[in-house]
Amino acid sequence: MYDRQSFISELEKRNPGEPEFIQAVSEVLESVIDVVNDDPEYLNANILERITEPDRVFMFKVEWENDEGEVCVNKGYRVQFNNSIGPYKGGLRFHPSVTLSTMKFLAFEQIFKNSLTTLPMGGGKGGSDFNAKGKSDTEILRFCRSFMTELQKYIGPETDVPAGDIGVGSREIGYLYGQYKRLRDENSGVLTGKGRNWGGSLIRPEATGYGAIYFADEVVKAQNETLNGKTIAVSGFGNVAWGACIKATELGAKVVAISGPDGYVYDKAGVSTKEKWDYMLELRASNNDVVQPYAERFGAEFFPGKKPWELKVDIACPCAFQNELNRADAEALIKSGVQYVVETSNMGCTTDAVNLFLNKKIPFGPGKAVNAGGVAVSGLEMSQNSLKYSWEAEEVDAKLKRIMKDIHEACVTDGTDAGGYINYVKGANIAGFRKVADSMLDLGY
Ligand code: 2IT
Repeated sequence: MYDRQSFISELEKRNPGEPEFIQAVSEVLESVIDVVNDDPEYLNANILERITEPDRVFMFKVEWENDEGEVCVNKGYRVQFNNSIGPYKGGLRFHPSVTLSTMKFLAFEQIFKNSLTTLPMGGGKGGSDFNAKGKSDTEILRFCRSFMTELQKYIGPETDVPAGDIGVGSREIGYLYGQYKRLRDENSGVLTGKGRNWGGSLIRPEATGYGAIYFADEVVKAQNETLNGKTIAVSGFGNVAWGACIKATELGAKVVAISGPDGYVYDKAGVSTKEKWDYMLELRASNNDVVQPYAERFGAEFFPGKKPWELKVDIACPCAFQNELNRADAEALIKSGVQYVVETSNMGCTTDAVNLFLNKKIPFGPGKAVNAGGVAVSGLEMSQNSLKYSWEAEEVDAKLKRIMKDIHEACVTDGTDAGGYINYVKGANIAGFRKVADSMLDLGY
């Protein structure tokens, strides 16, 4: 039998100085411990020790030259956590906050998220502490070339397929894919999130944000409501926030806030026109990492240094960063009557914030379910690459919608408590875990 506390103490001993990784494991453990303790097969197989240990971790040096001709050094990572149900799959994050702990938490989350998509993908993650802010296009090109020169040793279309994440968009994927092709001379779709002209899938740029709102739509429907007329506070202003704003508007909701590291914008009229969405992309591409110019451009209000969780909205939708919504933010949202929380960033809420929402019986969709649409369409990009074919946007979008509906259904099946409250955290963790754990049993050790 597993004991929660002693398992986590052992885990901390084996993985010192990795708070994000411990947090991610603790949250999954909380949901699955009873399932494991009730199953002699899981217990006999030491499944929890095995599923919390990555298959392998690569850490490497990335040397590159800046525009002043100086040689710079960054850390590079690829964590291959679990490939029981398919090749390692997960994004690359370029951000100064990247450490081994963040890479391991993200790779661990990815295992269960990918399992939920119903597609055959294992869990992995990678990245670098490279800070893109203020870098020129040629600096980014040189960094990507150098990063891929090392990374290409560890990845492959049947073994490990990276994609983008924070700091890695279509431009970076292009430079990375170009270098892979230069070195390996193959067009095998080793990355996803590729450009349309060279093997990418339609709807991949939109997929994470669209998927999140499809999931939100299912969550409100389960309460006999619709998104129509609901107000939403979104954090972030990158690719995920962009897709969420578009789909929320299409479904009749109004996104009244977006944010950046510099503060948040309150746009009473709604982030609801093509001009505004295009401007978000422009702002993101400028590499300055500030959202304030949006407020100036569209006559919206800007609140420097603040988070949008102080607003009164029906739905909170964190789309930016891990632990961006803490207990005090959760208290403020609850006080002003928030009805739903749709966590779209990976581990966007602190553990105490999540527990507060669950205790108050507020429907709370966890990141690994809500944001799974991104990697799901990456999986569909892999399918299209294998077929040497490409599907119409409508076909990909319909598959994405179906997948998000199925993920919601899985959460309801495994997460509904005796009183009828749907604990999406528990549901997502149990459903994601079971498929991987059962596969591990089937495959032996
Ligand atoms: O966190 C994520 O799921 C991603 N960054 C997307 C991963 C992918 O392989 O598309």
